[in-house]
Amino acid sequence: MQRVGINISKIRQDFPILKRKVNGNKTLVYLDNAATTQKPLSVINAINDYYMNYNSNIHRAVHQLAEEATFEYEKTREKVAKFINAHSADEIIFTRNATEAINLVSYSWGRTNVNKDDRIVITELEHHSNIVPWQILTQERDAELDYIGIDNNGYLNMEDCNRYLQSDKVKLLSISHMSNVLGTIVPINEIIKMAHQKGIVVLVDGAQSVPHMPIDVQSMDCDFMVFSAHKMLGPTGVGVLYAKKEILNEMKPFIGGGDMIKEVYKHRTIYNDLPYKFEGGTPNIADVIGFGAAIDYLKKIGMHNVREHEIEITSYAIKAIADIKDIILYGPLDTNHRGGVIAFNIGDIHPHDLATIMNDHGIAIRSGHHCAQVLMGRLDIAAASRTSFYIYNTKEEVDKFINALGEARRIFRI
Ligand code: 7TS
Repeated sequence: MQRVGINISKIRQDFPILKRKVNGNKTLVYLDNAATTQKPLSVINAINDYYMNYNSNIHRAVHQLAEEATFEYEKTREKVAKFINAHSADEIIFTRNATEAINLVSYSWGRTNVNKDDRIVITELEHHSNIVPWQILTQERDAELDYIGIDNNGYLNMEDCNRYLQSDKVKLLSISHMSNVLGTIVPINEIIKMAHQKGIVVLVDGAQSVPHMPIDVQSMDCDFMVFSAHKMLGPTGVGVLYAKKEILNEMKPFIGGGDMIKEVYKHRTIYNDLPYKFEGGTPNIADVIGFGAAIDYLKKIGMHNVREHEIEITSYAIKAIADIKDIILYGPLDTNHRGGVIAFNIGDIHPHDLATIMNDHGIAIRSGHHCAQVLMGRLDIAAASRTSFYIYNTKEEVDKFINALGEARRIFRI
């Protein structure tokens, strides 16, 4: 079916939902992977197994179930650390999602390090999750928020980047590795080097990159990285904050309560060691364990293969879409610089109408502002349609999508 080193038909067998019929007898074509991905049986079974066989709280009791649950939960931490090549597992903090991980940094690191007239730099590509926490922080601290712009092809404006990162006032650069709308993959290594020359701390929003390409946080040298399990075959309700240990050691806790303490007295507390200092309260044990199975699954496929497959399917789709009359494609056309996300508009068809027609054909795409209204403003549009791919998508599914686009044009007579 596909040229690359993965067997897509075999992979598809592992995802029960892909056999589903929607709208009567239409086989589901799931092209909304940037929002969330489907889950293989191994992930579903891992969660099931926990609840069926060793459901227990962790880090507390000495009974066997508690030991088994703690072991499996901590094993996922090790897997995540290896997956992104962190120096050690205690640099991995589990949160609810990427959004919470960014908020953890803004509340804990931000409120210690950002003061009046300091600057935080983000970009016009960001998801709301990487905008709003910094607005809250800079407004509270009377600090400034600057945006690196993009050019008309969806690439980051490197002159802006250079200019904004020259100021001694800049405390943090918080930047998406890959845009969830344009698919743009930014030259992250170069940008981090530029920021570090000025002593600027860098947070990388890896929500769209970690699921789709090999990531090495040590060679990237980012200070923080965040991502969500549900966008990489894992369950919802689990996110990751990676941070360099020396930075985490200096940070104050975010959520106070059980598990994040060593000793509590009437008027003071000695906090727990890393990473527990940042995981107050009972965590999402079952889903962290499910996330471990997702990482196993992705490792078995190989992240180079994931990326290669997405380049192939995205190139195929871009070529086919670009031939359609009245279509506007957003973002870079060169798949070396973009991931498997394609946002577009066609004639004056409203994206929600288009998504509804797609749904009639059993095809799930997303329409709207994609939680990126600053970017929508820059593109001078209110909304766009978006297809996004993952390891189980095929060229045949792209063909179905292209046919449905033709149908939409006929319905709207454009
Ligand atoms: N950052 C980026 C780049 C994202 O694409 C998203 C979610 C987030 C952060 C937030 O992730 P969460 O798991 O905390 O919600 N992006 C999308 C999307 O493109 N469609 O739905 C969610």
